[in-house]
Formats: sequence, C-alpha cells, structure tokens
Amino acid sequence: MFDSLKKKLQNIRTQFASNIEEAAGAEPAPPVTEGFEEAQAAEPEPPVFEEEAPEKEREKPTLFKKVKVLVREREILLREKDVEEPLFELEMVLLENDVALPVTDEIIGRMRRDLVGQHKKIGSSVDDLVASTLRSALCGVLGDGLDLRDFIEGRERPVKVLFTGVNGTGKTTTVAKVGNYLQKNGFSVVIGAGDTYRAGAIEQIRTHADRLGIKVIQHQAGADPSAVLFDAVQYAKAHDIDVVLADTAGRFHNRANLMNQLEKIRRVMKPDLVVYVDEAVAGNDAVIRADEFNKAVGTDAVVLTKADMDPKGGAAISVAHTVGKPILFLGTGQGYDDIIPFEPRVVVNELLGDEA
Ligand SMILES: Nc1nc2c(ncn2[C@@H]2O[C@H](COP(=O)(O)OP(=O)(O)O)[C@@H](O)[C@H]2O)c(=O)[nH]1
Ligand SMILES: [Mg+2]
Repeated sequence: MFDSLKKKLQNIRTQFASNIEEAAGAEPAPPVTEGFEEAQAAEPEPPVFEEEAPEKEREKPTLFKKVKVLVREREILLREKDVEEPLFELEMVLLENDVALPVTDEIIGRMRRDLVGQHKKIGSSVDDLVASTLRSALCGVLGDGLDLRDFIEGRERPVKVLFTGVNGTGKTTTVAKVGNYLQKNGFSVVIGAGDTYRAGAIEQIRTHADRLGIKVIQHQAGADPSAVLFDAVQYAKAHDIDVVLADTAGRFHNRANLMNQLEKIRRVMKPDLVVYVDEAVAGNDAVIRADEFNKAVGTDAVVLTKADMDPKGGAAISVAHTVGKPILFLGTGQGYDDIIPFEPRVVVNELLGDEA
C-alpha cells in the first residue's frame, strides 16, 4: 500500500534532516542562559498547587522547566531558506503522487508554519523532528476518521447505510466486506440488493451474502431499487436486525437518471449514512468524483477500495480534506477480511514507516 509515496517521503525526510543539520552546524544555537536568567528572575514565588493556582501563576513553573530543558538540548531557529528546498521537493512528491493541489498546499503550509521562525529543539535525531512535523501536517489534513461501530451504537435500529458510487469501483464487494466486519463485531445485518440494473448484479451480492450467512432482500432485475431497499428496511424492523446495507448500481452513462434514482432511494429508504465508494487507484479522479457526488446527492463518508493496488496514496490523503467528509474504510484486497477501518494515525504511521 502506497509504496511509491512511502519511499519518496523517506528521501524527503533525509533531505530535510540534512538541511536542518547543516543549518544547525552553520549557526550555533543562541545562548540559552539569557532566557534561563529571565526565567529565574520571574520565579520568586514558592511552588503552588495546580488546582488552586490561578491561570497566570501556573504558567511560571512550566516556563522555568522549559528553559532548563533547553540547556541540555541543541536548539535552532530555522529560516525559510533552510527548508525551502526540501519543502519544494515535498510539494513535487505530493503532487506526483496524486495528492490534490489544495491539500498539497495545506500540507506544505503546515510544515512551513511548524518549522520556520520557530525555536526547534533538536534531540538525538533530527529525523525525529522532521518525522513529527510531517506526521502532524498529514494528520491535520486527514481529519478524524469515523468508526462505523460507534456510529451504529449511538443510533436507533435499524441503522441504514447506503452505498453509492461509480460502477466497477468495488461497491458490491465493499457491502459484503462491511457486512462481514459488522457481523464479526456482533451486529446483525441484512443486505438490500439495490443494483437491479442487471440480473448478474443481484446474483453477485447474493453469492457473497450466502457465503457470509447474511440475508439478502432482492427483487427481479429491472425492479425499482427504492422498492427493494424499502423492503430491506421493513425486513430489518420486523426481525430486529441492527444494520441494513444497501447496494446500488452506479451506471454513469445517464448521469441524470442515476442521480434521480439515488434521490428517490434517499427519500424512500431514509439512510442514516450515505457512503461514497471509489477506488484509491483512481487518484485525483476519485477525489474529484467524490466531491461531485457529495454536491449532487450528499455523502457522509467515503470508502476507498483497491488501496492494495495503489502505490501513490494521493486519494487517501486528499479525499477527506477535499470533500469535508471522513474516510470510513480502506479496501485492501479481494477477500472478505481485506478491509481496514480508516484511522488517520495508523495510515500516517504506515506512510512514514514508523511504529510510533
Ligand atoms: N484488489 C482489490 N480489488 C477489489 C477491492 N474491492 C473490490 N475489488 C475488485 O473490484 C472488482 C469490482 O468490484 P465490484 O464490487 O463488483 O464493484 P461495483 O461495480 O462497484 O459493485 C471486483 O473484481 C472486486 O473483486 C479491493 O479493495 N482490492
Ligand atoms: Mg456492484
């Protein structure tokens, strides 16, 4: 997953680190004793207990501690020119790996704000400083994510989840994977076979569901998908099922019809969560489509499939920030267990190749 980007980010880290080392070597840290004396002078009162201390009083011991730490560590004030070159390289790497331009700008902006004009402590490894700056910039654009289990827990049953998106991106497979995931997490599930466009689509979801022991509500090919999904919700209500997962068609050639159909489904089924599915391998196209879909029919969350086949990771980095909606899952293969809940921190660690 995202191997090309991972490798490039590693190179960029090395470049940042060598520039910062160079800057640190050329310009020794300012004498820390100035601040140290000031802090000592500003420290006349005896220590106060935290709970009783008013806001202003509490800051003093903290400042005192901070200055003491600087005595032991190297400190550097980075200037724009110290990081200009690696920032430019990073910008190129992000764009080459399909990170959307506004998102690239945001990441670069965050890095610059975090590094330039700030006193930076350099511990044993400059790379740690670079990695943590990069980590917080990436986490900043990835948002918080959304845990489907928490979402379901807080809602009246049945919770209705509608899957939308372009044909061939992995909707039906994702419906099956999510069904499997939810069952494993103790929720009961029913699937509505809302892709009635052709008989093969109904057969496909039925085969998956049979393997997983999940009930499918289906009509014949050509039937009104809203009617199928309405029935699926009725079935869930009658049988105390926790979650309804609604598969849909995603034919694009008559776009207006597709959008009208989705509108009708929304009115009839009243989904709690509309999930847009697209493939990570589509890169920036997936981000643009997700945004269009959100504007046309509304989207609450995104699933990116085929992340296992995506060396770039641009869509995964860009989509939440661009659409303003969280990524729910990444699809990572063709098996039922090949789905991972999207946790920004975990994805960033994967990208930076760190365990922390
Ligand atoms: N490698 C990989 N293939 C996937 C993933 N998700 C779906 N696929 C494959 O993508 C193809 C299209 O999937 P399908 O669910 O039929 O897409 P739909 O038309 O949107 O319903 C199938 O061959 C799936 O096995 C994934 O996460 N990784
Ligand atoms: Mg399908």
